[in-house]
Amino acid sequence: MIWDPKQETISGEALTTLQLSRLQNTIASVYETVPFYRALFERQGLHPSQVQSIEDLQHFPFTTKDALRDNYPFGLFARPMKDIVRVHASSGTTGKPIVAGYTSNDLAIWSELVARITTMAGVGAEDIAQVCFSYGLFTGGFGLHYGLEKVGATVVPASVGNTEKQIMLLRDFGVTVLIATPSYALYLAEVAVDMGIDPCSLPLRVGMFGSEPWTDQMRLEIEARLGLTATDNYGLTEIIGPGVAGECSARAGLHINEDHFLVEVIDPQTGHVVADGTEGELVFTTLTKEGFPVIRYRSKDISVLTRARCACGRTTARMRRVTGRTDDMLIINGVNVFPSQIESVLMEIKEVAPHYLIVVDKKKRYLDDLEVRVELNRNTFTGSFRDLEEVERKISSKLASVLTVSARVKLVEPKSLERTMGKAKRVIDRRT
Ligand code: DLL
Repeated sequence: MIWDPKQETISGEALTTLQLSRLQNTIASVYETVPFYRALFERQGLHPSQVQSIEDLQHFPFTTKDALRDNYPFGLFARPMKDIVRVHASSGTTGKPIVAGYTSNDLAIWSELVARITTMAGVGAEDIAQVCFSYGLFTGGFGLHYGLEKVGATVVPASVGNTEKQIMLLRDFGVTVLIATPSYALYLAEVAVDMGIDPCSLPLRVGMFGSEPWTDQMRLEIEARLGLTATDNYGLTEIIGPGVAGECSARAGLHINEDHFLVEVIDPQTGHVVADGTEGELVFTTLTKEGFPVIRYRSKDISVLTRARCACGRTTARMRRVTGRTDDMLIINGVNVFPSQIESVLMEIKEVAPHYLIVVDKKKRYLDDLEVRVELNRNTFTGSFRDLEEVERKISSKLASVLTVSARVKLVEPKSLERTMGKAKRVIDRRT
């Protein structure tokens, strides 16, 4: 089923016309109402009247996280505070958060967009959905909540924490849909086992996971442990929160709600727009946001776009799942290493569990030292101390061939690495 067939199966030509008129309105609106954008455009000799085609957007400057932080908290809002009915903020751990403001119209659109991705995931009025995202400044809880209500699902706003109780609710309420980060889904499975409950015996049918990178291998692991179909959905506070893009039943990329968000992919080094099919950084421009419109926001998320026809009938562009960010790339002795590459290797080793931590440090003052700590899987590892060394060696050599740098592997006790309720922390870089 498609939530909004008119918009989600729109023809390319109609979409371009709609996007252009919305883009012209947005650029004109920020020019008039947000001093930051007016100054930015004027510095480059740009005027809203110069937007005559979608491609003209490429002449406009990017907006970065720093610009958003510099205007903390409400400096980039395009509407007076009396029109802003809600704020959310990013979960950044350092510095000031990014604050997003929504008018009531923005909230109505937001729940529509989340209703779309919910329907894409195959979730509807028959479902009971437990939202294990925090309800607060984070966009995950409230964002998913209202979209799920919109499709008529029964929402269990469990929020985060108290994992044993979460499992009791999943079982007693007959919850069919789990909404969480992929890492929290795995943790739920682990705690269920500790409670003597087989997670696959729960009535869970679909998982709608997002908010952090996860690999295809991790998806298989979650599906096997929880006995559900795991779908991915993507979004960011700066643009709206969840509801930017989601997977349909084909699970061949995430459909972007392009009538509300204009997406470009750029080469992160040069800033030039690259063609569909080429990997790069996602850049978003909001097309209908009233409270907090954003022009050419550099997300730092790495993906690839395709406009090939999807089996589900939707015509919107799809983005490959985000497995990394330009700023999570580690440079180890000059070689680029992405945490997702390490995850992919670990997920293929049956003796270890899907819980790992990457620790980077300096050795002998100059050399970078990469250590991968990963938990042993007691169900599949029954060997001796010597066998442990053998497993470590096996993982090290696989990592070396994939990463082309050497990594020390340290097998650690099951459940000894810290679990998080929200986004998992996978990297500690002690060099900085
Ligand atoms: O994480 C919004 C969200 C909530 C999306 C719930 C999906 C579900 P932020 O806290 O602002 O917003 O973090 C945004 O998280 O730029 C990506 O780096 C990452 N991210 C979000 N979804 C995915 C995903 C929410 N499905 C940042 N896959 C983004 C990979 C994701 N990374």
